[in-house]
Amino acid sequence: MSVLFSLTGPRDLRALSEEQLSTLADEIRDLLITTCARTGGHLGPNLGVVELTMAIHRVFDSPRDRVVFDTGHQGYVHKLLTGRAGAFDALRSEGGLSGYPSQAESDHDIVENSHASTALSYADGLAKAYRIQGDDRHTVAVIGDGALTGGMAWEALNNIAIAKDSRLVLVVNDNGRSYTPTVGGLTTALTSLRTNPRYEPFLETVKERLNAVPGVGPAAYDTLHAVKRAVKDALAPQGLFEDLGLKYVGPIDGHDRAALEQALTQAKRFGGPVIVHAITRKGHGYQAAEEHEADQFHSPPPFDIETGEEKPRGAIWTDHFADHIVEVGARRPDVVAITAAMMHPVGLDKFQAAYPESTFDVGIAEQHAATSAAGLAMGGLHPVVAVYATFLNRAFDQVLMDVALHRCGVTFVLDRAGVTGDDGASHNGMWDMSVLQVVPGLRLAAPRDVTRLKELIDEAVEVDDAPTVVRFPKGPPPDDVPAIDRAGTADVLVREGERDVLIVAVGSMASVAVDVAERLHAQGIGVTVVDPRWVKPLDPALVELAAAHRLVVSVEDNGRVGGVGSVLLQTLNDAGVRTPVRLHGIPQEFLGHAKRAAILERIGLTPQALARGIVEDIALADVSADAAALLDAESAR
Ligand SMILES: Cc1ncc(C[n+]2csc(CCOP(=O)(O)OP(=O)(O)O)c2C)c(N)n1
Repeated sequence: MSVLFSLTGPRDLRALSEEQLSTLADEIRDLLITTCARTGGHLGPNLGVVELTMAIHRVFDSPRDRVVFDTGHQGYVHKLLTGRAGAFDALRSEGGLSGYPSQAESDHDIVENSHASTALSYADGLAKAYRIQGDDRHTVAVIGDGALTGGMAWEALNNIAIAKDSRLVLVVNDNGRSYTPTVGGLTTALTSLRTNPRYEPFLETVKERLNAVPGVGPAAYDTLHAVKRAVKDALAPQGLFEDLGLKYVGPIDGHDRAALEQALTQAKRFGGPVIVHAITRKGHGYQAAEEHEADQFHSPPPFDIETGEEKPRGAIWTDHFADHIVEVGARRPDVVAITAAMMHPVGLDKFQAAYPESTFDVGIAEQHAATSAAGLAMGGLHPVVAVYATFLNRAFDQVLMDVALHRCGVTFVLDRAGVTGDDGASHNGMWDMSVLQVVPGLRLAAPRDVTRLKELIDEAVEVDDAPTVVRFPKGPPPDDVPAIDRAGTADVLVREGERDVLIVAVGSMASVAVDVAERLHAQGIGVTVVDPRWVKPLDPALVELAAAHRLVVSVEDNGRVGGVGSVLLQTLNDAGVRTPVRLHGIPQEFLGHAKRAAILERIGLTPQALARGIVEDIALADVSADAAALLDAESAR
């Protein structure tokens, strides 16, 4: 039996011999590679933390000691060591293991949200809670150098620095990369440690000195600390963390498990907050990942293990945006682009290649991205901020106060809007059309196909006195859905038979609505389908159309609460239109991971389910219309 599959939990790690431990590391890497080759997933980050995670679980006693992984995408090794190796083959599949830590899966998982830069704050709170209750357990936070670029991480460090009694070990997993190399002044400070030619010899010296440390305890810590100070003084004169008053141990070779264990043990004994700086290599141990230039297999789709080649896929929305924004840049030199550490995933790499001076990677700093964009706009440029829809949540106040209140012409491009599926609850882009509804002056567009994507991006970058937003989903776009007419700024896509049902279809739901219309028409129900294109503000022409139909149905891939449908309902109500309205969208729940199509099926956003619901609703609408007519007649008598 393999070492990995013989483990019943992390405590078993302590009984393993050196040889078994190194076999275990190999087995973990094999399983990571073979599984991710099939399921896709965060392979590179996990290959980089094999030794680190083993060391943490040998030194600390999870789940009594709490281990919090920032972002959580690097938590696969932790899953394997905490009793979930047997379930790993169903990684990221419906009913199988989540791609992030998950409270429902294990007591060893405490934090499961995958928005970055939060681990230090969670850990700060946990450690304070244990201290106040006289509980001597430890809290370990593992944060990457990428996540460390997020403002929250620094807010946490500022507080942790004065929480002297917190039993906190903060492991900085420094691989020099987010997806692409991490950028910024902080990174320069961290990188100076790794790139200094004296680093390797120094590591050897550190190791020798540490190996000479007899046992553990405050004296040993002092010894270690003295060694560390010497290392740091020589290599990091700015004293990045020490200037904040935080104890620092490192840099440690993050693939030398024994050295890591020594450092972690010393940090554990200290009894207050300590930073352990581990230098790791993303993709370590798998050549194809290590050599993958764009992101070292940060999160590949299924791939061929031998060649490392990703299974071919067709063009997705991102690719079309990527090409188009380069064209926009060619005719509009004032257009600049901002990414929050996701140059390739949001498709700005081509823009960067064409206009390097006009492209900014701000790190995992969506708030800064928004307000910096406001500044760029005030300075006479037109910024395009491209982020995943879910991550814009971070910057709500900045969009509201810094961009909208100041009437800045900034275009936000939201990729992965709507249901995304595999990455679970936190990655669904189902909040943007609700939270952005409340922003005065902001205009929001949801293209239904590639032609509209280009058209709406062009229209958005023309707006120079308000924020504009263009949002589109994950995956390949549908074939173009031509308009047969216009109603104000909205496109009419279908007009069949009587004016029974008006379907207001938002973005990617437009092609679904056309399918629904065919089904309804086949049953003798008259139907009109409109795509508002700009869903905020709604064009008044929609009110007139709604008044002329017997039932209005809105369909959007956004939460039902506060989304386009609910604003339409409010608008119709304000205008005194009495046509009944049915809202279809994503239920306001945290949706578990599954394929996008499976989730859409589950929540009823498929042509079949929608058509069925509308047939029932039109019957109900008839009944209530009859009842209303009776009441009117009654009150007139
Ligand atoms: C708020 C937020 N923005 C963007 C992301 C997308 N994202 C996931 S992992 C990652 C890079 C993380 O880099 P790092 O913390 O260094 O971890 P590594 O993958 O290098 O181990 C990014 C940008 C996110 N999870 N959260």
